[in-house]
Amino acid sequence: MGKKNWWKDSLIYQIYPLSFKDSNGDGIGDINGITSELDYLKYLGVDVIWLSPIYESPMDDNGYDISNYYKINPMFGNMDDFKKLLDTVHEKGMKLIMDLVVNHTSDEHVWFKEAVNNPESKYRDYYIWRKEPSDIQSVFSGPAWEYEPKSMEYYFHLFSKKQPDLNWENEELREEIYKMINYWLDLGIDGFRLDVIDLIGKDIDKKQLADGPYLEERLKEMYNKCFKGRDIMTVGETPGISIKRAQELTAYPTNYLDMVFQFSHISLDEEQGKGKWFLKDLDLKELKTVFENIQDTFKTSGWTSLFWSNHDQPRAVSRYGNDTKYHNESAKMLFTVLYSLKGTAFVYQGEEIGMTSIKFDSIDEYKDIETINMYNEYKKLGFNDEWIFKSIYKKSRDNSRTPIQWDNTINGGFTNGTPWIKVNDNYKDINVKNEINDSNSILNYVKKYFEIRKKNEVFLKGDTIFSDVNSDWLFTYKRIFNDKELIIVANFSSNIEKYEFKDYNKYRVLITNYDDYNISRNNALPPYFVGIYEREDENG
Ligand code: TEU
Ligand code: CA
Repeated sequence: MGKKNWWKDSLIYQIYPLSFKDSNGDGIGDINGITSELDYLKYLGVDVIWLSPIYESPMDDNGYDISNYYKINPMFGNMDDFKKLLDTVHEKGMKLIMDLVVNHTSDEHVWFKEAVNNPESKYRDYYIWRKEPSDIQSVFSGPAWEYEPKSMEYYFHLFSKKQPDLNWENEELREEIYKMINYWLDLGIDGFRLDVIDLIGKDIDKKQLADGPYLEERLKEMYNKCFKGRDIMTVGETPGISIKRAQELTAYPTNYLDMVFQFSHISLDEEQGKGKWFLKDLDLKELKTVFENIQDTFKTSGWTSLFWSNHDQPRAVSRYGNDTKYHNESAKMLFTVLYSLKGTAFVYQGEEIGMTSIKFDSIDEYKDIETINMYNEYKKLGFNDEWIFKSIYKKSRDNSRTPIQWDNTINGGFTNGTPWIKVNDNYKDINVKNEINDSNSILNYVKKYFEIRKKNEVFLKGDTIFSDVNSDWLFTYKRIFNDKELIIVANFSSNIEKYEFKDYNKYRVLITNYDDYNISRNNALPPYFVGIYEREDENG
């Protein structure tokens, strides 16, 4: 038995299998590719691996459209490959969690095919059908209702029309899902990331989608029938819920999930209410307010997750940092300010080497269904290419989906075939091999940072107290636990900024991205500076 709540101080690393490592030259990352790089993850200090979906799928939404929950997508390998991966992960002392996509299936799932071809069958009610569509829009452009000519009814799909939503009101469907969840848990995996799980309690006719009226009872049932009593972890993806609700769903007595992903800290570069494509510059004060709110809300109960990026979000360094002149400094700074907060650390593949967002010249090079649909929709609406590409460069999901840059050989060492999506040209400079060999690299900083984080329980348990909340460049807070006190000081700007550190000589540096830099001698912070300072024991 692992120690209780092992996931709290774990470093969890997200793998997007398509883009991690190709082992057989077909240009597509695969399971054996992952197995071959486990020592790298171990080197980095990873405790838990989260795999984005590897199940059978027509890949309309890169695997988030599942056609068989019990099968492995042949492009990624087979069940033996998966079992070998799982065993090897365990042998190396790590854990593995899978993605659970149960708000919808693929339209190529046998349930949906039966629902269409055989409307009298029990499978019809596994999905959501109406004679008249409502005005709900799909996340990926256009209406969320698709006409099915045979039955002359519409089915509901909040994502692509190849992702029909499951009808969670149907008990038999729910039992099928629980059976499947237990199948994977019995196989020995260590938990799940639950895709858009805040949608399964929806009331479609009342148009209550995220955090709907039945969410809690559904999560409770799933917990009781699948998770209870097992030494596993769950993290729910809940894009539509508030910080307060995130806390409630992870706190006794309604802690049906161990933690959730809540998105308020990464929606701050969009114009409120207009959706993700309408850009706005980050106002640092807003970011601090959000983090302060999160840390306060979770102060005594519930548990939160810490992440900058995932396969849906742009690269953090390109988004909130500086991916040119201060690439190294700002990437380290972003790591430090985020993961020094209280919560479980999630790192998305490639972030540890400071991979950057991508700028393709033509829409034909983009693969993401959301991006392609957006392009077509906004063209039709009359937006010009300049406006559209500006948004795509900033926010497209493909920004974080380009292949991992392993070394400076062709295709960044990701594949010796033709990659399914282009590799970022900067692989010659930014790659794993370079960074392993460079003591000043982002990678080695991240490794060292997490060693320090694990050794000091103040990171896990301490209270978080923000200061300088009104500054639009300075990011500072304290972590305090018993007689331990840390101060985190960061400069979010590309200028040298005046800063006075009180009682500087009472602190020692735990880690910084500017070695040998003395704040008090300079009374200033250089661009994207970050340092963590530990208060020295008065008597020591
Ligand atoms: O994403 C859910 C979701 O609503 C967003 O993160 C969404 O992808 C983004 O806001 C679009 O701008 C999850 C998965 O992470 C994503 O990859 C899937 O496409 C989606 O669910 C459907 O399964
Ligand atoms: Ca492959």
